[in-house]
Parts: sequence; structure tokens; C-alpha cells
Amino acid sequence: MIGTSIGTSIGTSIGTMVSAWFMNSNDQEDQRSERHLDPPSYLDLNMLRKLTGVLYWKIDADKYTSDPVLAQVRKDRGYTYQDDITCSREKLPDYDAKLKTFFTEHLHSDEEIRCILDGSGYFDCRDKEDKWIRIRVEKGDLIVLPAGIYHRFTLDTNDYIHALRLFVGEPVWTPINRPADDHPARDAYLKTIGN
Ligand code: KMT
Ligand code: NI
Repeated sequence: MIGTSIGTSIGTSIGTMVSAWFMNSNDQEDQRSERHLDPPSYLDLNMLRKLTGVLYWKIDADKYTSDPVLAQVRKDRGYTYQDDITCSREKLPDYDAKLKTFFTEHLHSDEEIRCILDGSGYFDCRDKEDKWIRIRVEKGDLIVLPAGIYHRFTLDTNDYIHALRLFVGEPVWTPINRPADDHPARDAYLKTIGN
């Protein structure tokens, strides 16, 4: 775990822990279950960043409009756009199809930035060796997936998440499904991650 203060561009507030682990490859299991290895194999924030480039902070979701960490990250990284998304059967139009799209392995030409205001779920990311890492996100988590990383998202068994979506400029949400190894963002990502 890294402890860094507000104002640095990488890391988290002191004392926070990300919950992330290597996944088993039993795709028969419910995608919404934890999918641990036996025995479970967890990663700390430092390891997660090293293996994937994923960034993570903790914020006060109840006061997100005035949260200093969110404000600083927004400023440091130039996030100018913001909206929010609720994933639940009641609130998300075309729920089943959308969740299927979210869970199809893909990348984006830009960062995927989510700040969880309520509920929970999992972002799965491929590490340098193409292994799946499951990152649990819940209320107060701010997560940045780098451009070009192969990833997917699923709800957990609570079937509910409410998240802010941030972006630099006009948002592009388009998922580019794997294989996308020739995409420029993929190339750039692999260079930054040291492959
Ligand atoms: C995405 O793009 O995968 C999502 O927006 C998922 C819901 S927000 C945690
Ligand atoms: Ni995505």
C-alpha cells in the first residue's frame, strides 16, 4: 500500500486499502461472485499499479462535491466532463444488453474514470501477463483504468451501482473489444506498463 498526501498525482489518501485479487478461470461461476483463487491471492495498491497501471483513491462519497481528493485528482488530470450512471434493472435502460457489453473484454482510447457514489461491483483488468485481476469497487472509491488496458465490469450480487463518470473533454465511451492489439492506445499502454 502507498500512502500519499493530496496533491500527488498517484496513490491514495493515507490508510486506504484497495481490495483486489487474482481471479480463478472458472467461467462457469456466476460473474458476480468473487471468483477467488484457492487459496485467495490478494494484491495491494502498489502491486496493482505496477502490474496494471490502475490508479485508486478513497473519497467521501456523501460529500463528493466538496471532496478535496476528488477535486485535486480532477485538476491534476484535467477532467472537465462529468455525469453519472446508475446500473440497476429499474434505472438502466436496456439493462441486460448493457451489462453484457460491460462484461465483454475491451479497451478504450482514453482512461475509464469512475467514482462510486453508492453500491458496488467489480472491474476486472488484465495484468502484464494477461492474468485477470478482480478489483472490488464500492462507495467512496475513485478508480482510473488507463487507456488501452483490457478490462471488463460486472455488478456483484447486490445488482446495484451508482457512479460518477469523468472524462477529459467530450466523452467517448466506445468499447473496443478484444482483440484490439493494433489499436494505438494499446501500444501506448504497453509501453507505459513496461512490456
Ligand atoms: C462501464 O463503462 O463499464 C461502466 O460504466 C460500468 C458502470 S460504472 C461502475
Ligand atoms: Ni470499459
